[in-house]
Amino acid sequence: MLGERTLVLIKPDAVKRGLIGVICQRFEQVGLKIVACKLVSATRKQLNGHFPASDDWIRGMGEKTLQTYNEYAMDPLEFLGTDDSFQIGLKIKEWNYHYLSLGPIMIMVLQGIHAIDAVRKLIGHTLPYKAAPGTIRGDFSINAPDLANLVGSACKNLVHASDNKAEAEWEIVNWFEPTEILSWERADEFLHFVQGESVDTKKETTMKYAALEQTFKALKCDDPRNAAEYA
Ligand code: DAT
Ligand code: MG
Repeated sequence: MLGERTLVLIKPDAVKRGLIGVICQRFEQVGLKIVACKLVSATRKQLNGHFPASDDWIRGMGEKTLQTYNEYAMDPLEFLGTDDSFQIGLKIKEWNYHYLSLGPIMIMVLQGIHAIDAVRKLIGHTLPYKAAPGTIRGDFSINAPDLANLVGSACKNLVHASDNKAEAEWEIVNWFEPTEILSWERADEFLHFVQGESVDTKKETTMKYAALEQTFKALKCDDPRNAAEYA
């Protein structure tokens, strides 16, 4: 249960605004664990792997954009030169490639209970002006797609996070080698998630020892000095 993993990408606007620290804090403070992290300049190949190539995804993106145009009584033909959802989806995809290439991005894998849903909740609505206060997008941005589209840009929204299990799986493989993902335990993990008011002390003791054993194993792998200390 504690092993669910999700991919988070801190986008160039957030990196350039110096928001890496406050964004990571939001994840760490709820108990999510960073198990992989790196600052990269995204390559075309990595971006090709990140954005789905399926026609359905592209058309869905176009349909969402058409909804926005409808909402603001904007004429897609005037701003985008087409009202075809597939063609619009392709355009948004290309804008996203450009957006993620504006500077360094910080990519990380977060692990924890319901990591995928928990992170989506913490980042908030896709469009920052609609994102609730208290969420990352809602607290640090007010961007909206009508203006973004007008200037020929994706709606800048600071962070990306996997939306579901399948997306998390392919995104993690796209950005990280298996050896870049580390297995380690936070010091508060047992207290936070396992220890309870349990009447079933046998079960709790078993879990406690399993957790301790894992910690010792990890320490032994990390640092040979600890191996002697804890042997
Ligand atoms: P999310 O990032 O919340 O999963 P998404 O997958 O639907 O949202 O869209 C991918 C990105 O595309 C999103 O982070 C910002 C951009 N985007 C979405 N809708 C847009 C629109 N109508 N105009 C411009 N950019 C948009
Ligand atoms: Mg998405």
